Amino acid sequence: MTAAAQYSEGRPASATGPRLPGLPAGQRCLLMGVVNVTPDSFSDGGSWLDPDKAIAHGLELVSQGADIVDVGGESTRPGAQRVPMREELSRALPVVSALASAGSFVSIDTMRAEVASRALEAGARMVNDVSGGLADPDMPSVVAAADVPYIVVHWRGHSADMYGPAVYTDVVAEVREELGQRLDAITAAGVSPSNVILDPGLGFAKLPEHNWKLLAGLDRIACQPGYAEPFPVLVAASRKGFLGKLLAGADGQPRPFTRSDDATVALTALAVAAGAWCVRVHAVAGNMDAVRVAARWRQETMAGAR
Ligand code: PMM
Repeated sequence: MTAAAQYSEGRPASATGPRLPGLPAGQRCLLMGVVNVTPDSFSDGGSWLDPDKAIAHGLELVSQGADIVDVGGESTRPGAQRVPMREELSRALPVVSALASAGSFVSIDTMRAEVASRALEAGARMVNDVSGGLADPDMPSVVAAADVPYIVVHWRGHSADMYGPAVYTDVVAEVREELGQRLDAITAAGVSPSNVILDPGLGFAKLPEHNWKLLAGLDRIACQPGYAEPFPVLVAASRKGFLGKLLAGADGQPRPFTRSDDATVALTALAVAAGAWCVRVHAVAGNMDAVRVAARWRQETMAGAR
């Protein structure tokens, strides 16, 4: 059986992927809650810029069931400009440190090796790099030295020009191939493949039609030539613009992100059913319910297939 067939025939995606101490990896899809410590993120910009509010929010996400808290200090919304590194550090580090000290499993959402390194020192246990190592050539060696899980996102350039590079003939094949090139580069820098989680980068140089094709092609993304096992895949669709566009009103106006959490919950259930290893979401409670319902259904489907 090919790796792709194993994945799409209901093999638990979490059977692969890094072992995360204290987390139920292997039993169900994991859930990552988002804390954007930024003034300008797409859906929650400004809400958690105050460190005390960000920490309280992270703890609330954990109390609602988040397995991982993803802390970021730089917005990647379409059109966003880079923030200076010292600003990113001063936003993210106190929050990482407090949440890690409270026992939460913290992921640092950054494209900068220095920020990743300092966040790991402060207690983060995973690196989430939306550039897949392209924005900062030092990132793979930092991740390799720390021997931590590394989320490698498909990316074609900074957010200032998000949609210029969104040109594909076969988006699933091209994203898969470009992620494969990143895999070659980061493993050459010493990152263990067993620490890699792949992410199709929904919205990053993707138009809505690209995002939908990628969601329907997660099994192909997971399976990389030269690797016997499928890679774990993270799906980060929460509140993204393509959901708002799908749910546009009769007047053609996209549904605002403030009313797209139900759509995110629906997408979470489908992502779990498709074998996602982790979903990254802003509103944890409803998505955790979706994870548990879909995981129970998937368990029965797999038992029936045996
Ligand atoms: N998207 C955003 C931020 N971080 N991380 C991963 N792994 N994948 C993503 O698609 C991703 C990410 C931007 O979304 P937000 O500003 O709503 O958090």
